[in-house]
Amino acid sequence: MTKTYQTGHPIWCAGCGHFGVQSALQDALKRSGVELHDTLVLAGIGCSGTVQNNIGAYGYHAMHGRVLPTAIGASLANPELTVIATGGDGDGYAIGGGHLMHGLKRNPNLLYLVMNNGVYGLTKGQDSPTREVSVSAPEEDPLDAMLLGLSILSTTFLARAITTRSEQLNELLLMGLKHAQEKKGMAFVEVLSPCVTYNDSYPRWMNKVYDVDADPDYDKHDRGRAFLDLQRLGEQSRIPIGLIYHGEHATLHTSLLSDIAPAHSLEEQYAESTRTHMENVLASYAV
Ligand SMILES: Cc1ncc(C[n+]2csc(CCOP(=O)(O)OP(=O)(O)O)c2C)c(N)n1
Ligand code: SF4
Repeated sequence: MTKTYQTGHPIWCAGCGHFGVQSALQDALKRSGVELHDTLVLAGIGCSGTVQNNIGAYGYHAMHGRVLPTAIGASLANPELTVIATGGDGDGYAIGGGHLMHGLKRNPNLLYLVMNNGVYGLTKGQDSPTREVSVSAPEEDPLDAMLLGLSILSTTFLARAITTRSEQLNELLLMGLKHAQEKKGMAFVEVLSPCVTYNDSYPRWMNKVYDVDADPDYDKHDRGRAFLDLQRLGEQSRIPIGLIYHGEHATLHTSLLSDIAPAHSLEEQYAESTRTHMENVLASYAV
């Protein structure tokens, strides 16, 4: 299928940051050595979400805000699949915000890649939770999803990149992909990916980013210090990029699938438990 399937073409405005994210994802997939037929790219609804049409792996366009639970389900059903969930900041942090918290908390083996442009691009530029100068609510501060990730103690890989620094973006995506493939948990990578049509943040963001990878005093293994550093940088109107946090924690897969006996294949186990469950549900309706 992956040999005959014709991939789609980007539908983005000229200059949209999502082009850079797509090419970095393709680069990371190639360098990781994973076959496209062993890869599933899921996406939420938004300009960002159309990226899954263009990769040539298995794809799934989830309901708006529902990409993470769908991706987690796919990864649990087939733990050997390389699962990549993608989407915009509107999709992931607004309507999908609850799923983000639970995804980070459960630490499933997948890569979650969010394209942050501060707006809902597809629906013509309404404010998203990360909009810095909100048109509708100027008194509100933007959400920092890396600080949110640091505050959830089971997170294992948090990173932020910007499309204008492609080398770092490519490296962080490759590291995130490997983290998921090596079954170390959820790699959450946010990419600053400007929407040139409704919120051209290129000039602002290029001046504001602060690369923690280049700071010898920054400790990506120290959650508490990282939190304080990010808070301080935020107060100075800087946007931290780089590998924000790297740690270890039990994954959803180890806690949920470890008691499944290897005597049967996963398919058999699931088929059996699903059949029993369905029989019980049907029996409960019997009069
Ligand atoms: C349940 C539901 N609510 C609202 C919408 C309308 N809608 C489509 S895309 C979108 C936001 C897209 O913004 P974002 O996720 O940031 O992606 P971008 O387009 O900026 O890449 C919204 C609100 C929808 N499709 N489904
Ligand atoms: S509207 Fe914005 S996010 Fe959507 S394709 Fe155009 S530049 Fe990109």
